[in-house]
Amino acid sequence: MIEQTWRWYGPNDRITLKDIKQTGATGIVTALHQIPNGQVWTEADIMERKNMIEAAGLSWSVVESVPVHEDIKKQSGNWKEYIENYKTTIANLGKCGIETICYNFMPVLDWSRTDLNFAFDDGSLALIYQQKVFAAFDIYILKRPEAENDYTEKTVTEAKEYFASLDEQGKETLTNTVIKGLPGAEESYTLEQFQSVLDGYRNIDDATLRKHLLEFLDAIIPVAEQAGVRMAIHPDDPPWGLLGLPRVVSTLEDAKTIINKVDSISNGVTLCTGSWGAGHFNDLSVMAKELAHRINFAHLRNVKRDVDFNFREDYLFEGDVNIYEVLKAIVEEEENRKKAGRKDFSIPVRPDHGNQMMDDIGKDNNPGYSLYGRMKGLAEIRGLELGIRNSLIN
Ligand code: DNO
Repeated sequence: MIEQTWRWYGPNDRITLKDIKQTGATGIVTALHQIPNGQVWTEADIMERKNMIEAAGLSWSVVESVPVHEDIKKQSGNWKEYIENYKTTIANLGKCGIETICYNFMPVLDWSRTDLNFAFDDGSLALIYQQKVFAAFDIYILKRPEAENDYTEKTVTEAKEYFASLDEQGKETLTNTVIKGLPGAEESYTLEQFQSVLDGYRNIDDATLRKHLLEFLDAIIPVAEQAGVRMAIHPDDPPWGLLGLPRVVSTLEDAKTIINKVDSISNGVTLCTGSWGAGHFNDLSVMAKELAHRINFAHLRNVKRDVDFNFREDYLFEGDVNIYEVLKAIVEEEENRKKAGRKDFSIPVRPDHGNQMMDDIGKDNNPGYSLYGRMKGLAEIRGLELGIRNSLIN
């Protein structure tokens, strides 16, 4: 069976390990968020967290994420030292028996939305991204030089109208949504700091960022292999360029370039159906099959998207991604691994974001990481897996 996991933000998460146990998840996905990017995770720190999780009758299945320092992405400053630290962290995690590490290579922002509280007709709340709203931030609030050139004329016109409709509070909320407080984005910025961080990428195009990523893989994958650790790169969210920044994990081609660079089971992907699925050009049913042999971790959620780069997160079976086809590919891949004699055949899967609903509303939720919405997602995943196994495998 797939390993049913749940993202936990650590001791400060309002959703406790006891709650998680009741959802039916058996594996925890977490990170040592208190350690600054670039620093080594010591065995003592890792073991402390691991023991806490095991005391609750759960296991620490996946690290999400060991963040990649911006200097590594830019190959600037102390990047060599940060790569050495990253290697040490991988080795330490391996020694502590934690075998799957999720990471990403997105410059500056970990993920981007334009509204964290979009109301569904049923009263639940979800995360959405609207291109015109993002453009309004980029062109009229941040005032990034030449930002208009990155959008269609239609979007620029819509963005202008949208910006004109915003009061001061609306502008502030939008700014906070884009550049502050996103979980996973380990840093937050003022507008001025933000522009200067973007400027740090002025001379780094997709080709250069890709080169840096591939060199990073050359450095870390052998260490991961040695440590018995499987790396799982997370896709760009959303899977297209934002704010003039380069992007290299947005498509099937990107993913293939990565996994083919170092041919090893330690060099895999996180199949995040929502992140890749936000791009109308990505077919997740195809991606799940083509990447199956290198899926080391999966995030299941759905999105409704359009060709104009708008999307909203949706219930698991209600968006544009065929979750059945994706999970079927994962289940079949597990069976293949079992046949091949791999002991690590079980693929950790977690419900990704869920709507805020019922008692979640008004509580302090990490955006996307409410209790009931995700519990519903996990229940649906469990049922679907059982159905797939009973009808297809046996
Ligand atoms: C957001 C998540 C990201 C993800 C990291 C992985 O909900 O999908 O924060 O965990 O990008 O490195």
